[in-house]
Amino acid sequence: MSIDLKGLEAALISGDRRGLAKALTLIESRRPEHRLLAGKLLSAIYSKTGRANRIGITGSPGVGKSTFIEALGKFFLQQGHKLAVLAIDPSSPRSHGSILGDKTRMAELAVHPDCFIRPSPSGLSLGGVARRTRECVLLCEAAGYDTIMIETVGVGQSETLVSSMVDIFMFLQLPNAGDQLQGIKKGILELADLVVVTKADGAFEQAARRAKVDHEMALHYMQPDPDRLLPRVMMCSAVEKKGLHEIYDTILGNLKILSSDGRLQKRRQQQREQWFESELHDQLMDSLLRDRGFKSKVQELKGKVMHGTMAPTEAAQQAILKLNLPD
Ligand SMILES: Nc1nc2c(ncn2[C@@H]2O[C@H](COP(=O)(O)OP(=O)(O)OP(=O)(O)O)[C@@H](O)[C@H]2O)c(=O)[nH]1
Ligand SMILES: [Mg+2]
Repeated sequence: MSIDLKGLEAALISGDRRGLAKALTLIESRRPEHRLLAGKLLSAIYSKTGRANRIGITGSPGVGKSTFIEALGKFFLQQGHKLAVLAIDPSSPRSHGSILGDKTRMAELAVHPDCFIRPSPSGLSLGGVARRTRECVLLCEAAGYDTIMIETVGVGQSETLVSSMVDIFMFLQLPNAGDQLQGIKKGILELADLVVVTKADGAFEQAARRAKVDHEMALHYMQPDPDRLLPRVMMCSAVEKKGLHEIYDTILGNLKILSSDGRLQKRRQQQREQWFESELHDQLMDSLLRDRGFKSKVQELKGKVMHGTMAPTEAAQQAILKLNLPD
């Protein structure tokens, strides 16, 4: 791919969808020369970023994330917002099917002129996907999207990662939470700014009310975090379009409060610090491993560690000695 960086920047900022798609492809490329160009592009557009509301949405498979994003997303569009939907899909064996499936499930969003949907690139490790997702957020903001929704399946570490890049983190739960509450990772509940009980319609409505109370109780026993608002539990039916208006108002209302008292700015500052630290770590490792001598030493040491003949601590020390760093 030959790249005219100035042209790409101009297309991106003018809001051209093809420009944005091209910029995202550049960002997702792993070739070192593309990473350099991606870095330049990000610096060029950096002053035009940061103005969107960043919303994270997570929940176990089948909880109704895609249907919810389609319904809430349409509500945002009706209020005149420009919406970008990004996905982090850590479950690689499923990633092809599920995200492609999502694009068809979010059929109405996908064709809306003010909405842009981007599945996560497959074949990257979770950390890699997250690195790119943060950059994708910046590109979407520079392209004029004022609302960014990041979706992830609640497995493994992905929800922690998503919460580290958004302003408001929503945790979707099924109406039959009663016994499920025992099983959910307490850690996720601690990250949530908003718990949404999905499918609150028809035969599930009663159960949804109970689940709401159960979650309120569980949250009540948690230590409040002074840097955030108290988490709220809401009910929603994406199918019957119930609860969307309240959720919309709560999201925007919360962000308004957090932004007027400085807590939003503080959260983002901490996120930038964290991103820089993990970026520094990853880039250091990437560049060290481009050195053949170091790479083969690391492979050799890894073999010893795996066979149990050397302790991981010593192996890491040996690898670093190979770098001949000053003391
Ligand atoms: N009754 C009812 N069913 C719903 C609602 N939202 C989603 N569903 C159904 O729940 C199932 C799962 O919905 P999805 O939106 O695909 O769930 P998901 O969380 O995106 O699932 P994965 O992508 O597989 O993790 C589908 O059969 C939906 O039709 C709702 O508001 N009410
Ligand atoms: Mg889905």
